[in-house]
Amino acid sequence: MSFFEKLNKAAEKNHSLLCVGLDSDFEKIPECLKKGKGKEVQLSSRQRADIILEFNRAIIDATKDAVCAYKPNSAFYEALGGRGLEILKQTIQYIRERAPAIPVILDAKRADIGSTNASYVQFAFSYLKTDAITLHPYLGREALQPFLDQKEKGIFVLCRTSNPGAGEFQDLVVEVKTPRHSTGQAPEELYKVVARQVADEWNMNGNCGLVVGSTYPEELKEVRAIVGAMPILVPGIGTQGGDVEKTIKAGIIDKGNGIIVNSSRGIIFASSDKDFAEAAKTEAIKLREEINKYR
Ligand code: OMP
Repeated sequence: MSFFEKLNKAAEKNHSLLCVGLDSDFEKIPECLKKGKGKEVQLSSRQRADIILEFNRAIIDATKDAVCAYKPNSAFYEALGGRGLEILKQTIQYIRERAPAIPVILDAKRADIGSTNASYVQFAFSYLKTDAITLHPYLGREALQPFLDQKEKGIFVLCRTSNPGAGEFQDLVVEVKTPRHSTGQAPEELYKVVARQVADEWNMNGNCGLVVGSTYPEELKEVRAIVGAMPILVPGIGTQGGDVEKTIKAGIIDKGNGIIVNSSRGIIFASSDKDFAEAAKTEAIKLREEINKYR
């Protein structure tokens, strides 16, 4: 089954467009999980990683019936070195065991020259066994081909990111000219060029999606108009202040899906107390219902 088939099934089963981001920053892990394991300053990377794994398992158990996907962000695991990578793999394995219907998007924002990408492909899909990955488009299609060739995997390309400074490059108005001819497209912002290229040129295997931040609903609407029904991953709800109603109305397609709405800190760190897993579940259900209200 392809990533997008799996995603749609999970969304239907849990009646949810919510993706929970496993941005498991050790500093924010509830104290109750750290107690009895030594003074925080003295904890080794290995001990920190083990605590994060315990946290992730509790979050997964609590939220698995309210989500359509999980999105671990590689940075928080890489920060812990070798054991960090192991617990990233174990977290994905745990999702397979406890919630096999829920796909996993590795948020790694990778991309390099083609030969190097072949190794990133191995890391993401053979070692970690993730279902999808986030990439940036800067090196172009030719370089990203090793990812695009993964027919059964989801390839999410950054288009208009959620951060305040996203426009520095992404809003530059550009005219596309290949070495031999102009495409005939009027000059437009770079993020629209990315959306158009991915939809028209890169998506030959039907495995591409885009990333557009919920903090920019107007841009999300414009991207939706360019790419038709292509799936869009929308982070920025919750801590970054994205508006749920505006996001859903701008990004949804006729069938009431087509977007994957991510929230990380707003869900997984809903409480810093012993009830952290229960609080994450409550927040996940609340956000799922709010999203569904506008579908
Ligand atoms: P919260 O702000 O805690 O919900 O986390 C958002 C997550 O989405 C983080 O892992 C970010 O790296 C990721 N993200 C963005 O916040 N903005 C983007 O434009 C793109 C991403 C992403 O690719 O997921």
